Amino acid sequence: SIKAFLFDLDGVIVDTAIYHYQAWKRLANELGFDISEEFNEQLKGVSRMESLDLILAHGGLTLSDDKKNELATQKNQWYLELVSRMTSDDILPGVPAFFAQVRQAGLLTALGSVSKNAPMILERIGMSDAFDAIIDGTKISKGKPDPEVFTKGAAELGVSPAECVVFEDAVAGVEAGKRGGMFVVGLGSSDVLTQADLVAPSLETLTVEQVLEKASV
Ligand code: G16
Ligand code: MG
Repeated sequence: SIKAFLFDLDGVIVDTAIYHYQAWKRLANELGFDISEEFNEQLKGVSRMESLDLILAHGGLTLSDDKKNELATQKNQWYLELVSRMTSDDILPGVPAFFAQVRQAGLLTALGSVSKNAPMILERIGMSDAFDAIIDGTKISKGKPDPEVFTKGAAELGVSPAECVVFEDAVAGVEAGKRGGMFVVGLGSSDVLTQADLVAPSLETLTVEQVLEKASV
């Protein structure tokens, strides 16, 4: 039976995906090219350095490790400027109500984010205490689509993968959950999140009961 819900951060709890995109776009523009929203789908859930590599390949650039570290730091500074203005008003619609149901149902919760900024963002939106376990970019060696971020979350909660449901908005994140042996709820479009076991537009349109019913067959 299902004992735990594991949540991605960006695009599930809070819409920081737009800020990552804006900061990467600014960086690409300074390097003399552009990135589209469609290209950005590939970056969601992917680590900072792997994202930079994808962007540089897209622009046809090959740079030294020193230069890449400099660019990644620059992007993070712009990103931090954007997220520093966030408050609890930035929590995505349906999240507080869904979390109330999760607690009511007695389920465990974990955050599964590859972002090194995740604890700071939780602090800003007042959700630091909302999770029983927090796995962030500082605790893992492999980003999504590797399942590490979710298998570590399950291990920290003391549950098996088959007892977990993952909530993800990214293609790489859905793949990570599936590779980890978990039931995955995709939040977004079913045309994009084709690997998910269940897809809904957002947490606002789901109830915990619906998820448990689908995941328990
Ligand atoms: C997030 C974002 C990615 C970002 C990554 C690393 O992952 O979706 O776009 O590149 O974290 O973030 P940072 O540069 O802050 O360490 P997730 O797993 O929360 O979707
Ligand atoms: Mg995400």
